[in-house]
Amino acid sequence: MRAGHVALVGRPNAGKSTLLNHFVGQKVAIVSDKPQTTRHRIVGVRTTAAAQMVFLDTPGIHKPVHRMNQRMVDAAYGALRDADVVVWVVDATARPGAGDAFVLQRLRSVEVPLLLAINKIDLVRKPRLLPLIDHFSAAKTFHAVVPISARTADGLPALESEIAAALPEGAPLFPEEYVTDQTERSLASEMIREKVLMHTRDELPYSVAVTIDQFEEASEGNQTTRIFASILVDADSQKPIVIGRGGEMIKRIGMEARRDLETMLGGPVFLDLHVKVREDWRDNERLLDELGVGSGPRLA
Ligand SMILES: Nc1nc2c(ncn2[C@@H]2O[C@H](COP(=O)(O)OP(=O)(O)O)[C@@H](O)[C@H]2O)c(=O)[nH]1
Ligand SMILES: [Mg+2]
Repeated sequence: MRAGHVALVGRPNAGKSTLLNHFVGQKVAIVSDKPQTTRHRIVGVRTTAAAQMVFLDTPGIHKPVHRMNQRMVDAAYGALRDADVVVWVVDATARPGAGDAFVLQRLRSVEVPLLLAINKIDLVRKPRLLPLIDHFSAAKTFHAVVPISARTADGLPALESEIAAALPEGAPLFPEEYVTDQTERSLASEMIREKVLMHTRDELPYSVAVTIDQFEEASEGNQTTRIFASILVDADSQKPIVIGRGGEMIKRIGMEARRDLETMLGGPVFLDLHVKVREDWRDNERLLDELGVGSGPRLA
């Protein structure tokens, strides 16, 4: 048996979280087309007969602006330190540029096996892949280079066997049925944030956070899980955008989030959403702690 930590790193929007969800077989990380969707490290575990892969999904590596971003980038670097194998996920539809050079810089010191996953091949024609592979291979020696599509699952079995083969021999770190370190509470807040990201544009996705104020689990007498949550924005002007005309937007966010939450929890959900203005929450260390932005506890 082989077992160990596999860090998924790369630029924002490369498809790391989509890949993680595929590997663990359920949604443990939210996905959006807005960069910087993932704000903290997420553990997702895949156990097969041959190996246990403890994936570390990370925020994209980028130049930090707010304290929030510094914490996000630190979380990615922390995962690099904890990993037995590193998978660098790049977007095949994006021209390699300064962002990749920046990531590469951080990967120079990686001493464990480094794999390159060229993602989103469902969107590019085959002849475009070769120059990409050449470009990256010229800059660094990879344990393996695997073209994949995290969306269609094309190439994922090949990537999985490369990862498994690169892991150290050892006993599983988690019980076989263990899937994620994310609590229902944190999954709930992320699912709500995903719907906000889905329906808003421009600066708003970056300046939104979701707190769970109260989470009442279902019981024998009452099958409904009751969740009270707040959507934080960092300026007065953003509040009406989230609420929408006549409350139309917040209603839609609530309905879609509730549907996902019911699937996750396997029962009816009552969801109460409030929009609050918290100026500068992205630079408020205490709030960032509360929101769990950043690296979280180091792994043993
Ligand atoms: N077409 C296509 N889209 C993808 C693929 N992987 C991810 N995406 C999309 O790319 C965007 C960013 O994905 P996400 O997993 O959140 O990226 P992350 O920031 O690296 O975690 C989302 O809109 C995904 O649906 C892929 O293989 N093919
Ligand atoms: Mg992500």
